[in-house]
Amino acid sequence: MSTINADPFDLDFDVASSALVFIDFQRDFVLPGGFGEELGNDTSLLLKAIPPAKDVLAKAREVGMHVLHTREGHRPDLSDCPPAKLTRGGNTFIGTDGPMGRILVRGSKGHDIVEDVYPIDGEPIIDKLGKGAFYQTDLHQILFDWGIKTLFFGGVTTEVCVQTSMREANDRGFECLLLTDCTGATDKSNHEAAIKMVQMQGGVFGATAPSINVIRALEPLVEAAP
Ligand code: C5J
Repeated sequence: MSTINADPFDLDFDVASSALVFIDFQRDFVLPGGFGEELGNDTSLLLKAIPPAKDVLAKAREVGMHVLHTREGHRPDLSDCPPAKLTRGGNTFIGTDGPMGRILVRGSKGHDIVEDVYPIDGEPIIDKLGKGAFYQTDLHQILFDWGIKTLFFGGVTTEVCVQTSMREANDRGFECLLLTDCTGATDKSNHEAAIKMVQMQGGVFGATAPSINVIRALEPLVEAAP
């Protein structure tokens, strides 16, 4: 067992039954000119999550921790996109042409994950329709098959897909930790509020910690890695 110094409680975890889950580090959300920016988001707040996320990802790979990635997106004919979701956007909409292909459509460049945290062999990509990573996906089955008990979350955005996925995981009985600097929100106050919501009531959705605390907890496991 290892321990991460976290808020509002220190989190005990066993690396063999833990997984790092990166939510929607997709070009459409984080890169300038993508869907996220068109929606009015300051993409610099999202982009700054990538360097710490890259460091945690490298450490997780070094110690042999399970890693998964998600992408939000839809079929090219949009038959799997709820009509209500299609109308959301403001200036731009899912399925329309963006600078990186059709927005949030599977197979388009913008739908895929940025190079810095791109999945390698053995790291499943969960293609999801909604904000939560469990809704209509095989994520729970994969975690069950791997014997996972603890999930570390990073990705974008803190207050939408990351928090929705973390709430879903918490309801399913997983111990959850939010990596505060490996996630970014549409604005600073949303980011801070999302973190505060996780921590309230003694950690109603889990615990939070900066990536350095996780890296410190993983470091001693490097020698013992398979
Ligand atoms: C949003 C996400 N914000 N990945 N998606 O629509 O958070």
